[in-house]
Amino acid sequence: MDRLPRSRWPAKNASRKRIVMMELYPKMPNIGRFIITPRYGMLVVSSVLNEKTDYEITHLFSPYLGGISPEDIAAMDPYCLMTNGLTTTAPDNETFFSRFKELTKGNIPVVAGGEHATMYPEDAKTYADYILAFEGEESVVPFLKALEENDSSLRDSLFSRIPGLHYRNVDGEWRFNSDVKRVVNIDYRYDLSIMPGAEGAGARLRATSIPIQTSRGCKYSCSFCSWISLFGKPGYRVRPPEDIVYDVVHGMEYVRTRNFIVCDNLFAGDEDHMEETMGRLVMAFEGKSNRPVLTVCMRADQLCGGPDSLTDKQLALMVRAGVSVVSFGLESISERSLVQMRKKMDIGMYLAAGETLQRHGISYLGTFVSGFDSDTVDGIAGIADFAEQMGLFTMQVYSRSITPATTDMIFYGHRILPGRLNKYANGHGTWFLPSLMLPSELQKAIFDTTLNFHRRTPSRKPALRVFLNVWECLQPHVNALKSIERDVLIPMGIYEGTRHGYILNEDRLHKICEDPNEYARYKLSCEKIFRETEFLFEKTAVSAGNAIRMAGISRTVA
Ligand code: B12
Ligand code: SF4
Repeated sequence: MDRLPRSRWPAKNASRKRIVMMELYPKMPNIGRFIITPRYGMLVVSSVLNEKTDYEITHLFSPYLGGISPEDIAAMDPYCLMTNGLTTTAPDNETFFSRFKELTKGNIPVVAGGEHATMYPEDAKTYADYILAFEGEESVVPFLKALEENDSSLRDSLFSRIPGLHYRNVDGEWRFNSDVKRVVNIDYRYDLSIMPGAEGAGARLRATSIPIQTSRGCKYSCSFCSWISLFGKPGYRVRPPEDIVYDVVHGMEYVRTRNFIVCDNLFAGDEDHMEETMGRLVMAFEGKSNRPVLTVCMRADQLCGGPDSLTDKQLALMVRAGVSVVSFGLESISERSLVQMRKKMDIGMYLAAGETLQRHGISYLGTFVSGFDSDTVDGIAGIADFAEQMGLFTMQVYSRSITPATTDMIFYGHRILPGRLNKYANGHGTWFLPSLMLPSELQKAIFDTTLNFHRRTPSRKPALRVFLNVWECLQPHVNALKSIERDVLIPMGIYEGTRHGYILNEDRLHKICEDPNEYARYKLSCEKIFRETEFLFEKTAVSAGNAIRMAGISRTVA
């Protein structure tokens, strides 16, 4: 992908201070990286700043520009630079900001927000001057007001009142305002003209999608899910339907794509709101040949014909409005694991939901999480057959626990391999100690079943190519797991051999965790092996442009 010439980046308006919002693209391939879509979370923060403040907002999304360098941003001379990122992008952010700080001598404040900064603030502090944790759109405006304050003790006092802010006080010590204020009204709209390269991106990049949100939060709390800790508090909110329709119409016209990823945790959690939104979308595109295509996240119990299910009439309305793909978090085919996850569903419901969607002509995909205490290598292998039986068009399996601060982690945090989770490579890695197999066996089993499913029919070949690429890039991590097992876990007695393979000795693990000396030895040994692996990742990671070319996503050059 060629770079968008700097002449097409917006020029600075001399009378207004400029805030640059920047999203880098992770070097290390993951499945999500092959969908070209700016993250919704930062897009709403830019929208709020654009709508409610006098700053000049420029939102830079690396794939739209063909790359962003620290020199580019330094030359833009922003008043403040804001950045986001999942943990996948953490290494890229660190490299970027170390050069950026060198260039600007630390004179331009860097503010980090979003998932990685919220979950791993200690990590984000290595490159950010401020971290705005949790939902950022309401705290960002008072934060900027405080930043403008020249009197340092007054500024300190203003900072101390901003919920979710990590900042350094007058003595240079980090402080955190742990109180959380959930956003109630999500009533601001996109102005995509603040994103250079967004105009017509759909014509240049085949896999372009626009993120959109109709609701925020969920009504459930599955044990492994991170949504409550990310937002700081529970609560399900809906957006005004007219704003949603505006964003869809504007997004389609400006970006020239029909594809939308609906970033709701639970789509249609408020049925009346869903009906009104879908009804308005149908009206907005009445008589037009080009209609939106929406991918939404739902639970199977919304579709399986039970008491909480949507009706056929509601589903038909969703189809007319453009809902074409449902993404299910299915998580497991083991009834025991589903109970341990507090998923409140069973296999019968999954199959019934698949049948409902087939009747309505909606395609569906599923994600699974493995590594729960009854999971075995054979059980994980069975996921491919189940996915086939249910009629999924694609699927992927995650390892248990790639995120901290979930209920699961409160009880099982000691089973995370110490050393590198705050750099989980590409989101597909295993860092958890499963009960009935070694971590490397879990890692291999989740890819074996995924590759097995995608090898079965030619239509799954593009996804197969991506998964093979992701798996190839993960090899240094797989080798690190094997070294840790050989040199640490087995010799320390954390895993013991049986006739059927290795199983976890949780009592032994507890003893190690309770003994500071033994724990330090265990942690250091794992850390050392993970750190040695880090350099090897550099070799397997490919540039964003190459990854896009490999997946056949780029259509023409900007
Ligand atoms: C929708 C979604 C996606 C969509 C993204 C669509 C899009 N363009 O936005 C798709 C399907 C593409 C996707 C892909 C992936 N995802 Co995802 N995804 C989600 C999901 C379900 C919702 C995210 C969302 O939009 N939330 C709504 C917004 C409003 O919340 P938010 O993003 O947190 O943003 C708010 C605050 O964080 C803050 N904020 C955000 N950015 C900024 C920036 C600044 C400067 C400030 C001040 C504040 C701020 O303010 C925002 C507004 O309130 C979350 C799960 C969840 N419960 O949140 C996982 C989640 C974010 N995904 C996750 C993962 C791992 C991935 C993948 C790596 C999976 C994979 N292996 O491929 C890929 C990565 C893609 C990539 N480019 O690297 C993890 C991230 C964990 C982490 N520590 O990094 C999550 C948390 C799920 C989990 N396992 O717990 N994902
Ligand atoms: S996994 Fe899905 S249903 Fe469960 S709490 Fe998370 S968003 Fe809600």
